[in-house]
Amino acid sequence: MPGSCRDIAGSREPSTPGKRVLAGIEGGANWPACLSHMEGCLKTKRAAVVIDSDSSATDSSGLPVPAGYPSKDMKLTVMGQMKHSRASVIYLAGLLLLPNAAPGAEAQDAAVFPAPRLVTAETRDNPRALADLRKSGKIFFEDDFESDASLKNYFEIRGLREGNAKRTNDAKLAHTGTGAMQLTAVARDGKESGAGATGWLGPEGYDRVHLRLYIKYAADYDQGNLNHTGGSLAAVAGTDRWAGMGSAGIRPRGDDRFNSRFEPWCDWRKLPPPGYLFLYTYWMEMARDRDGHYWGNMLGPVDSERVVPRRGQWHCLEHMIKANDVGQSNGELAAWIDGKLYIHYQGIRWRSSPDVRLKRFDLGVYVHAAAKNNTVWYDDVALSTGYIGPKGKARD
Ligand SMILES: [Ca+2]
Repeated sequence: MPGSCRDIAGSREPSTPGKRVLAGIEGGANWPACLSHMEGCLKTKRAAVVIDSDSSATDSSGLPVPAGYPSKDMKLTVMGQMKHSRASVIYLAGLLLLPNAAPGAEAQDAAVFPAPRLVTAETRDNPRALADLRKSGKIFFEDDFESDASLKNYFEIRGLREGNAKRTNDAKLAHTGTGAMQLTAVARDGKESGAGATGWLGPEGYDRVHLRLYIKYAADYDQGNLNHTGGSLAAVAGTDRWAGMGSAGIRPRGDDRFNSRFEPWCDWRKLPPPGYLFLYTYWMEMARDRDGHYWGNMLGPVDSERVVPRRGQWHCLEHMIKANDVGQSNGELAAWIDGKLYIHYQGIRWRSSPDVRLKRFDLGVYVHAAAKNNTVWYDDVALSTGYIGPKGKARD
């Protein structure tokens, strides 16, 4: 995004306890450009973003709300004012419904669908199933971050200008070679904070993709409670590489999108940071949250097999999504840690249209209430149509 804009969808809305921003951006001095940009990105979406009307924010910044916002074809629902302490930053939060928009999460029905089947143990015991899951494919993307050309692999790098996202060139910080991607969610007085890099896999997309990456959480990484930090795969319909962004809390329709991020959760600090790894997942048959929204469902292992990554060490994480055949619930989701099968789900109806294919991936750090700097490093990222496995190890 231009300027210092960031997508804050899904973040806590501080003045309304228990609520999160359904869609929104946070903008800096160039926020009129941010708004215009977000509007352009979101034209294809049923629910879109933006704008505030937070008079206290405009007062403190001295910037007026640009003419035309909100425009006549937008319906603005202000989610609540977001307090701020720094005059140079404006917080914008709101839900904007475009004309002909589908209802938001509240208006969607709360149908209960069959839950995906956790089959990890069965798969481990079934050589044929295991071999199928670990069948190698065609690697179509690799990034070892050894030169600045790496930065061109991503159509959006959040935090690049501010230095919160950068390619480091120091063997001590890299998994291999001297280069790695360093992402920092900087301290922001308990407000949301993040950085990340997003790549586009092309307009054709794929029906099965494995994302393998190495990640190291800083030795002092401590997100507090909520974070979304890890690699994600996203499927969207069409050719808009921004499609589906800003849709936190909304259940996909089936003909639009689905996605899953392999990330940690500390279970309200019952576990040491960053918490155990699971798959934070959105799809058309996801379950509704108790608060009425459709937050990503937590598809994890059985409780006894939860793995908390050790901070200050590199871990090889891989996860894969296999789309279903339209009309069938035969989609799959799987994850490996350091080459060991960790999670395998079957029976997922990801989509209702064959146009929804895996077209995007993301490497990120995102902390909902950033009380301190939290840094992660990524290295040796690869994408394939089949199992990849740890670097340098023989594939099955
Ligand atoms: Ca490297």
